[in-house]
Amino acid sequence: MSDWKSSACILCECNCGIEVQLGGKDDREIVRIRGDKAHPASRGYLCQKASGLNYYQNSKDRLSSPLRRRADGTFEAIDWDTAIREVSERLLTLRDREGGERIFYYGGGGQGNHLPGGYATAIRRILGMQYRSNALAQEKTGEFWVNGQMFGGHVKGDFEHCEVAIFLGKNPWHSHGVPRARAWLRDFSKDPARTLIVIDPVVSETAEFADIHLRVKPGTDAWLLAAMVAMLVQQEKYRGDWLAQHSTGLDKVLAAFADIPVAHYCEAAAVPLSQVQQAVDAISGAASVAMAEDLGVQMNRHSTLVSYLEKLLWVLCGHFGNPGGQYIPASLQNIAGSGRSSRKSPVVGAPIISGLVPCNVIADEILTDHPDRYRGMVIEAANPVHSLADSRRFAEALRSLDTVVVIDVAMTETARLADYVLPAATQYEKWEATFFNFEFPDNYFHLRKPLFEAPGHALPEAEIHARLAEAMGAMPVALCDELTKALAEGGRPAYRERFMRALAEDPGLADLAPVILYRTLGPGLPEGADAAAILWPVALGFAMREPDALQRAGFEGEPMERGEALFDAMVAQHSGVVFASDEYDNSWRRLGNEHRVRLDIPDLLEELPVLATECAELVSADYPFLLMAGERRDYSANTIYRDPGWRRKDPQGALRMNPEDAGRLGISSGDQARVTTRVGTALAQVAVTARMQPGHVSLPNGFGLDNEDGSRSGVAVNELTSLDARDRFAGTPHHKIVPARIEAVH
Ligand SMILES: Nc1nc2c(c(=O)[nH]1)N[C@H]1C(S)=C(S)[C@@H](COP(=O)(O)OP(=O)(O)OC[C@H]3O[C@@H](n4cnc5c(=O)[nH]c(N)nc54)[C@H](O)[C@@H]3O)O[C@H]1N2
Ligand SMILES: Nc1nc2c(c(=O)[nH]1)N[C@H]1C(S)=C(S)[C@@H](COP(=O)(O)OP(=O)(O)OC[C@H]3O[C@@H](n4cnc5c(=O)[nH]c(N)nc54)[C@H](O)[C@@H]3O)O[C@H]1N2
Ligand code: SF4
Ligand SMILES: [Mo]
Repeated sequence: MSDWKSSACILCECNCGIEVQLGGKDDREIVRIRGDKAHPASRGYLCQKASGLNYYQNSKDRLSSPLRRRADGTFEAIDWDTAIREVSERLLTLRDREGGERIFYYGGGGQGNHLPGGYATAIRRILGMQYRSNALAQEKTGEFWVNGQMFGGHVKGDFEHCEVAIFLGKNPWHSHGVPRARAWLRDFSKDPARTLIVIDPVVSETAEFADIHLRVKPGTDAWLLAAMVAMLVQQEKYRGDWLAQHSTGLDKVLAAFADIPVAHYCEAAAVPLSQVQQAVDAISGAASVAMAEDLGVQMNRHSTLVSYLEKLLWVLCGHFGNPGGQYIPASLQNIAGSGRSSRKSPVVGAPIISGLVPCNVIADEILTDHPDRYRGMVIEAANPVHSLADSRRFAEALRSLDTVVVIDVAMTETARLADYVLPAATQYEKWEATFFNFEFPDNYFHLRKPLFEAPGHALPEAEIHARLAEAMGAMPVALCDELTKALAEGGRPAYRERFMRALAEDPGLADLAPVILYRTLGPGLPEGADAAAILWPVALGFAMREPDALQRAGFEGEPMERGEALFDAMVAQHSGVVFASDEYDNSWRRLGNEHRVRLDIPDLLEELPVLATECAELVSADYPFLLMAGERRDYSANTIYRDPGWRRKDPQGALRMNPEDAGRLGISSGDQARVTTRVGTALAQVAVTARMQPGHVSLPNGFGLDNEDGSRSGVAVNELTSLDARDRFAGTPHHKIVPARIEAVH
């Protein structure tokens, strides 16, 4: 067995530090895993999911060669030169014939890998691809849009220091999203001076820790939160003095909530008025409140309106820019984008928020005779045939395209429909990192070193994109030679000077920067860290934007020198580097709108009266249940683990159901039931549990992957979800509230 080596878990945005020992044949397996105590954010913490990482590294579905589809639909192995040449030719031909904007880019990274999307920008620019998307456009874009307008940036809650913590449609016990979530929940709930509020229809593991659990009726959070904001307004519990100093638009908000019938809305949400009052008093009376919302509301009815109401709730009480409140983190690379939505998608005219086309319109923008329909797609590090609503229709859309290229480590449901499949090195065979860096006051970045050499057939995405750029004839060869020479002769200062000059002379070169840096700066980096080259402008840019936070983190000298030192530290460290040591006041500096919170979002204030007339009830005689399609559980990890063998519990991913419903339908735990929605039908094994409300059922996320022999473990939930059930503003799907029928199968 090898020595302990450090890396990180790639299964959720926390990216906890791990230490691993390698063993097995040729030391190609991860045989032991423990938490890395030296990792600044996770400090040795792991959840049980990390122990299965060898199922990812040595996946049964691992690709072993570039593949090309034959006319009969089967695949043949081809060598890399052929693959790169043919993919470049196909994409260039498609661009010349239909226009680059007809080629769509999907993905770019997941829970552990954000460098592929960075390198792919070069290819997108070379081809003139204008439209793209990824999973964020089926979860976070509504929140990004609200944050963009109210704060001009992405906002996070300071859970470490808050007096009151609120989770809205979020179950951190399983999903995390808060560092060391389980340890945090245990500690927080033991402290009598602190209050945990959970808003969830399910008695989730997180809700079991709550001091106040608002057990809302599924899909009625808009009514509940409107009532809570209205209580603040009508009982004058908002902080008028603070708001006068720090915000704009208060009058409009006060007017909009003055007449909301609080008791009536609490009833619509099925939460006792007295309990709602207790929560509102805790929020308005606390010194600090940290709040986080997640999929339970973001993939639900009125999701964008709910994001807005959620933010009004704490900001009206002044819980921003203070210890334990909300903050705007110092970001290396802003993955939330601007939240702006000035562009529209070409066929449906859906809002493009933070540069992302809503996932739910992509299939409709292909399966049409509209002249602007997409004709080709490049999909990288994502499995949209499994993860997007109405996956059968998405599969049909892929089949109808001229060219589909998939870059993945495994033969996925999506790869099976590609014309070309390009095998990537796994995240443990290359330099990799994420930009999920939201910590405060100290913020960390962790560039992971490879644990294994990549097998000959698999390449890091940086190399794949560089080869594609070269095959497309887009690489400025003479400039690359000069840059290489400058680096060899004058080191990084000379390289920097030459690079900046080239950009000044031809700003268009910025489009190609990722692959130019990879080919010229990369080879000079220590330990074969070529793929880290893209981080150099990221580090320098950060030093220019946030010189003080960087200096407090220990980086001295002129800002440019601080940036260079940060880049060196990123490459050299093993367990993460602190790049920002922040102060609470900085949130005010980063706030848009002249350093004031903008309280009024006209579109959403106009939407509010809809609640007065819309029926909070969603079920019908045909579909009397509400299905939560895609819950996070012990043994769910998106589709990163493809082998169902890692699941020690609940291998089929049970359909959870309340005892009353089960009794009425004559179903017991372990029985089969048929789940039918407007879109599809599936058989599931039932688990009866009082965690669920009557009328509410749940299936887990990430199950039902296709095995090679055609078998499956569990239900592929997106065969049950529909494309048209989506938010008016952000186009995000209503996966958590799918009207369904359940029947016993005996
Ligand atoms: N174990 C595990 N962890 C994961 C992942 C995984 O696949 N498995 N995936 C990661 C990813 S990509 C993400 S985005 C996060 C998501 O993390 P979460 O959003 O926390 O996960 P979910 O289980 O999808 O939904 C959260 C909660 O919403 C509640 N909910 C359902 N309907 C409603 C409703 O109408 N109102 C309210 N208020 N709540 C409702 C559910 O009961 C559930 O407790 O998890 C990450 N972590
Ligand atoms: N009904 C329903 N649908 C949902 C959800 C839900 O709650 N309900 N949740 C949604 C959410 S929040 C998310 S985030 C999405 C997730 O869905 P997707 O964004 O589609 O991503 P993952 O399932 O995480 O799959 C990641 C892919 O990346 C591949 N991969 C892993 N490592 C590498 C690598 O190093 N390089 C490359 N090129 N590929 C790699 C894996 O093999 C896998 O195919 O699902 C969404 N879909
Ligand atoms: S919380 Fe669990 S799944 Fe998330 S990164 Fe840490 S160990 Fe991995
Ligand atoms: Mo996600």
